[in-house]
Order: sequence, then structure tokens, then C-alpha cells
Amino acid sequence: MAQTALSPHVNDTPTRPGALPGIAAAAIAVGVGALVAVPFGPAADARSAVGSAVIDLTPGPVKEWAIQTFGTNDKLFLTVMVLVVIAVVAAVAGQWERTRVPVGSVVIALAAVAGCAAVLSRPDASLVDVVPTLVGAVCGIAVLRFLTSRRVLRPRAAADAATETTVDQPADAGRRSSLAALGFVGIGVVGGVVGAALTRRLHSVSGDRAAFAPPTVARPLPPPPPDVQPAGVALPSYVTSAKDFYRIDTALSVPQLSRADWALKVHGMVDREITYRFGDLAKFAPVEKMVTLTCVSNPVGGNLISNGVWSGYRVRDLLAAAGVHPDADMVLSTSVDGFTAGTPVEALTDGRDALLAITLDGQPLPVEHGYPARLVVPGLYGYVSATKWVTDLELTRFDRAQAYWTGLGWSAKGPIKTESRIDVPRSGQVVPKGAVRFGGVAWAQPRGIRAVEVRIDDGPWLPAQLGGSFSNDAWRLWSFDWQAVQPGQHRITVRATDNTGAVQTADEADVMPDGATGYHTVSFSVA
Ligand SMILES: Nc1nc2c(c(=O)[nH]1)N[C@H]1C(S)=C(S)[C@@H](COP(=O)(O)O)O[C@H]1N2
Ligand SMILES: [Mo]
Repeated sequence: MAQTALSPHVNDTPTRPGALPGIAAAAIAVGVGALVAVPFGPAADARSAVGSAVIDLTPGPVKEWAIQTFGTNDKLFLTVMVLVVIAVVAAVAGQWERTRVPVGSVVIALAAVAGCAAVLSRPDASLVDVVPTLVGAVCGIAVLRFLTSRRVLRPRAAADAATETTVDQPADAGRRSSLAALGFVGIGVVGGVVGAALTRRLHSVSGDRAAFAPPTVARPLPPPPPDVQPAGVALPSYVTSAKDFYRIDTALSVPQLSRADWALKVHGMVDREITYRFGDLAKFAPVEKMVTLTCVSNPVGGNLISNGVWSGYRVRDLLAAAGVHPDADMVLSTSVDGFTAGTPVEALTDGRDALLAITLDGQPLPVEHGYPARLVVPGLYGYVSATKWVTDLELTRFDRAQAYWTGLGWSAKGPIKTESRIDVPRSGQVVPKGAVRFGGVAWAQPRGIRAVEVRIDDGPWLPAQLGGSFSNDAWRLWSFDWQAVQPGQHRITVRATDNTGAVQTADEADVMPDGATGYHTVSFSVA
């Protein structure tokens, strides 16, 4: 029993707490924080605020890489990364927790301060939203103090002091403290999961959305004729279903904005500021349009493009009521979660009928696509125009204001480039000998597509068969019939011509700064 005779100070070193207490403390801090955040709402969730702050602080190229690599799963990746970083930092810091020098507790406290800063940096947060983070941190520190206390780490010393007869073996003490730590980890994880689920449940606008009967449009779009969809080839549906519609945004948790809470402020270089409540929109005439949305981050051959039928109100009407100053050339639109886009006033007021959209394919906007209202501007990439959950339109100038992505190296203006994509054959596909039908999509909003040409290997450009045209603001599907004769490897390349007569450029450009160009080529083989 030599060890019990040693002074506690000497004994401090051999009984390092290990990684578990730190992880347990972090789990409790995050879990309790998530539970306490339930009544406060999503804005009080520090984990998601940190994630959002990370998104905002991430350099443009890294964001780009994340979008390209993880696509719509980029947020899941980020959430997991944030939790992993918290766990690793806590595991390391917890090992340095000492009675005299509580390094772990200090690190948790600092993390909480950072978490509060992240919460307050979100545009939809108020001061009380830091409460859950602070409560979580206090609980986390308490757990760390408890798990690294002498009582838990060296119960023998405590037992001896109490002159008890049963003396713990070191192995028992270690096992007991590990079990306690694991218990806290479990409580933290359950708290986090339950808290997040309750927050989602309680603050979800799906009920508000289900109760919304969109106004009827005086002149609804006729259904597109069947010839828009080439037969005999597996192409995307001409009109993309809402569930298949591509989704890109910086929102880590989808903003939940009810119609009652929504308001749109029009201000800046105007004669009179106007704030529209959702009900005020009824005084404008709703219109319906087909518009293909495209992301500037769509690489050649990529699928960040979808075609929808949108209805809503002309932005032109909403702006006219405010009296736009003639020297304003930009509308800086802002979403409830702080995303901004800079759109030329002209694109919002000319004949293309830019929309404050409230429906997609006849239904209220899906929450992840901007419920209750978003911008849809034909002919411009989404990052400069398509603000979802939009709540603010500021009339300003391109030489005065900068939108979200422009600050990260993207072009201030983003007109959509003439592009085309091969969907069939897929890369590496083996096609049978004989007659085959290939196909894909082409787009040049708002100019429209006049022709699509296809080249096999290094052969001549041959005209493809175009699906019907429904709107110059929408893509066009195409097909190409080919006789597969020569077995072995082949290449198919596509190029489009828009309605101005301009042929898609062969010059290869990266998505940064204003959209990818170049021809899409797919390798396939004939059996
Ligand atoms: N609030 C908000 N709106 C946004 C974005 C965003 O990050 N936040 N991203 C824009 C970008 S880059 C694109 S391409 C389109 C995509 O719209 P979708 O997700 O409905 O397809 O939304 C735009 N609107
Ligand atoms: Mo985008």
C-alpha cells in the first residue's frame, strides 16, 4: 500500500484522467445545450450556429470543393466535422484538467464563449439565444470537475480517509470512472438527439405550409406538350419534380419562416420604404412561369440544374410601389438567414418577369426551396438572383454593395452561359450494336436553345433532334439516333446554339468566377 502513503501532489501525475472525461463533458455541454434550446428555437442552437459561422468563414475555393465533393450532403459532412472537432478538442483538453489548473474547464468555457459569439453572429438571433449554450457549458464543466475529482479518480484515497474497511482496487476505480464517463456521454448524445428532434418538431413550418392555399393565377401555364420529352431515351423529366429539384444553400438548418412571421422590406434608394406582409401580396396579380434554375457551381456535365413551374408576384410590381431611384442599379436581396444576392435592377424590372415566387409546381414552395417566398429570375445563376426565404430588398449600387459570393471571389454579375449536357450514354456505358438513341439537355436562359449538335469520336458535328420548346427561360431536351457499328471505345461530345445564333464555346473555364464552359464529352463502348 505504498501508493496511499504518497501525497496527493505527487500522486497527481500518474492518474491522468484520459480522454473519456473530456468527451463526456463535451457531450453533456452539447446535449444539455440542445435540450435547453428547444423552447428558444433553431437560432439558439450553438452547434448549428458554429457550423453556419464555419460556412461563412470558409474560403470560397474550399466551399466550392465541398459543394463539388459532397453535393447536397455537404451540410451533413460539416455537421459531423464540427462534432468531431469538439470531441477531439475536449478529449485533449480534458486530460489536462487538474484541481489547481483546470485546463479542460477553461477550454470548455472558451468554447462556450465562441459558441455564444457564433449564435449572436447569426442574423436571426437575439441575446437570450446564448442561454442554452451557457447552461450547457456550466453542466459540461461540472461533469468534467466531477469525473476528474480525486473522489472519482482515486476512491482509495477517499476510502482510506474515511477509514473504511473495503478498499477499492485501482482497476475497479478506473472501471467505475470510465462507466460514469460513458454514462454522461450517453446522456449527452440522447439529449442532443432529442433536443434537435424537438426543436425541429416544435418550430417546423410544415403545418403552416400545409395550411396554405396558394392564390389562383389568372392565366395558368398550359401543361407542356408531350413533344418536350424525347421518347425512347432515359432523360430527366422535362419538369423536375419538387423532390428531385437540386438544392444549394448555405443554410445548415433549413430556415423555418411562417407566413405570419414573413415580411419583405423594400428600402434603400427608393422614394418610400415599404414593408410587405404576406397578406399584402394579394393586391398584386399572381403570374405563373416556367424557369430553369442553374447553379454557377455546376461543372460541365453536372446536375446542379432543374426546371420548375413557379408562380408568384412580379418583382417589378413590388418595386414600382416603392419608387426606385434611377441611379440604383442593384437590388441586394437578403434571406432570413443572412444570405445575400446582388441582382441588376434591370433584370428584376424588364419584361422577363422576375418573380417573388410562392409556389413550385403548383404547391407552396418546399421549405428547403424557400417557403414562404423566394426570388426566381430567369437567365441569372442562382447565386446572384434566387434568394430563398427572402425578407429584404435593398436598392443600391454595384459600386457600393457586395453580395455573399461576390465577396468570396465570384463575379458580381452572373448571366447564364449557353451549355449542354449528355445524359445518355452514361460514362463507361456499354451499348449494344445496332440502332441506339442518345440524349441530354441544353440550356441558355433567357435566350433559349435553337440547335444542338453531336459529334461521335472525331467525326463531323451532326444535328441532334430537339424536344419541343416551351419557354426560352427553360432548358430543352435533345436526342440523337446513332448506328453502333464499330465495337470498342467511343466518345460523344455535345454543343448547343442559342437563339441569338451564338454557338456554345469550346473554351474550357472553371466554375469560378462566373460559370463553367467547355464541351461535355462522355466515353462509352460498343459491345
Ligand atoms: N437564402 C439562400 N438563398 C439562396 C442560396 C443560399 O445559400 N441561401 N443559394 C443560392 C444558390 S447559389 C442557388 S444555385 C439557388 C438554388 O436554389 P434551389 O436550392 O431552390 O435549387 O438558390 C440561391 N438562393
Ligand atoms: Mo448556386
